[in-house]
Amino acid sequence: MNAPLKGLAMQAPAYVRNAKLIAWVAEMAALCKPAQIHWCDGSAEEYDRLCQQMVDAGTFKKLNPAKRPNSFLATSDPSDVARVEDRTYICSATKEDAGPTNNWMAPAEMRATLQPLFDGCMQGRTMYVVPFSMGPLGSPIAHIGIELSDSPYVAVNMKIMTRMGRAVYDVLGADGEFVPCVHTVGAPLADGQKDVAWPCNKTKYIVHYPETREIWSYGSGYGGNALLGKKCFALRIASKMGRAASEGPSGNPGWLAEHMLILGVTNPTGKKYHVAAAFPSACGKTNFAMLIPPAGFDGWKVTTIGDDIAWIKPGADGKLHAINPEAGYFGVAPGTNMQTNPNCMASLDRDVIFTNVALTDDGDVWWEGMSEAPAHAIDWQGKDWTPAIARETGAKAAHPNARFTVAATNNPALDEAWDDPKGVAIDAFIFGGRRSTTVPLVTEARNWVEGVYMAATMGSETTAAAAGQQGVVRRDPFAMLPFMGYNMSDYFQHWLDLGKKLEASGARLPKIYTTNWFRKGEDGKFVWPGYGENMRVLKWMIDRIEQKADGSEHVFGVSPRYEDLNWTGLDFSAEQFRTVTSIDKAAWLAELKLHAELFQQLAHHLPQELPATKAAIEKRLAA
Ligand code: SAT
Ligand code: MN
Repeated sequence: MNAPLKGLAMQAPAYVRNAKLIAWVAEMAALCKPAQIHWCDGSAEEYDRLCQQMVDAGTFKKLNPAKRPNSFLATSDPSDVARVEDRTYICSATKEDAGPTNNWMAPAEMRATLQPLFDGCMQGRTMYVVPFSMGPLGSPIAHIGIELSDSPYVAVNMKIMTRMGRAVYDVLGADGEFVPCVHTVGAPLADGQKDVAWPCNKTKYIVHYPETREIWSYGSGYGGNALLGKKCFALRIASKMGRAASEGPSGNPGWLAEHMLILGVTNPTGKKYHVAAAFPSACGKTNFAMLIPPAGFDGWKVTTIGDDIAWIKPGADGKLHAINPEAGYFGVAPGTNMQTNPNCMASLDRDVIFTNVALTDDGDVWWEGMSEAPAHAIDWQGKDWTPAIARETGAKAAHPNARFTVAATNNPALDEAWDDPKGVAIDAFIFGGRRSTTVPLVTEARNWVEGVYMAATMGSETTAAAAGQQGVVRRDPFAMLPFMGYNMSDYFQHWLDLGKKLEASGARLPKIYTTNWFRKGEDGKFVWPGYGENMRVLKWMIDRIEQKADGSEHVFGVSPRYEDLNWTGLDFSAEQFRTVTSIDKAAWLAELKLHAELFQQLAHHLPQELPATKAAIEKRLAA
């Protein structure tokens, strides 16, 4: 073991005892040819050292410690600002296994494509070996990954976003399993070549091999493209792992890896419930997870377990137990302010890495929608920005997908069980799209199959979280469209089967809701106030679980009437309520045509329950 590579000190620290890991690092180092290898231990000293190194290199600006202690700003290359869905591949053995919603290439062909790109890709750079646990260390729901990256930005972000460091090796032991993740910015440095502040490559590949559970990422240093524990592992690879666990004769129901926030909600009697909610990227998951109940909701409390991803496994008690596999938030900055999310603003007081926001003249940060605009700032592209320039040219101070990276422990509303290895038992699921028309504020499914139908047919207007066109409605089943690691129809089947198995074991399944905070009026403005006011909808859901709230049944579920919600402290008329809840027959006939198109696209392995549910809705609509 520890065979030294030619000219490269490869020596793993003594506490790394996993032979497979050591051999793999050696193999990858031989391929990528870094100048050196750094085995991250996850210590505070290491974090500080790497941050300082990036300040010296021009990648980070240290923010004014009087305003924003221990915080940094990174600005990326303008070509590297979001996930690249068209460069993301699921390379399963067969194309059917990736399904029609994923880019696919045969594994051998992809390996042959990547080989020359990775050959020497880390020349002149350090290869960081980043050990991380997705989920509380040693939790039966958690899994381990090791990311090799030539980006110190990735190493420090992974320290915040995951349980990263030396303790991971104790859990891994000598022969534990890990998901190998290789990442390069794809910008080797020739001898003496000067580095740039944000190295990346025009060519990008975000590649998953689900059968062998490997992740290979080339050319981007940004977000989900580069922090491989997040979308790549915790959603794409983990979704596949969860379903694989259900295959075979054991009757094991398997588990779920979902694009969901997890929150705790305590009612005035002190009873606590847990809700997991799926919204597409940049549709307010962080805001909902940190919601502060408005005036009129005395005694209600919302606490955060997670803001983006949930891993959910059936427990011995027949309930679904969820953990947040992450340890930090990589949230959208623009639009975040003291009104929309005070808990988030408090989380950002210190110890933050900001990416692509603006730098103010006093060494602090600013973004659109944060507060009154400063008279002058340096925008995310390093240019002068003033409100007058913005008016003239439309220039944004912060990129619309600008982000903050901050530890969960900075959140004043953090749930006491957020790090509990057992997870929390889920009482309700919410699926919410961003739709300016058609879909009502909230609907309760009458049963599991109806809920799966709602989730499967969810549509949403696209946002800046993905590179590409914004504001077009696309079907985004379960808010998982960009994050599915296998065939979408098989995934629907997995949800249906899981429900059936749990029900057969006598468990009470979580209720399923669909929400839409984004209906617009004739003036093109949002009608529903959203943010903290979403508590009104959340309370109705909890009251429904307790069988204390009414609603009215319609063609595809149950929605509250005006009188079923608590309106204390909010001026919202019955007419406004009608605007956000009305079900327009013509719009729904058109909507169902889109569901039919989706089902046609997903015809291979589509569970028959879904077209059957659609037929039942159509029949009720016609009646
Ligand atoms: O994938 S990212 O982590 O960059 C953000 C998102 O799209 O949710
Ligand atoms: Mn997300």
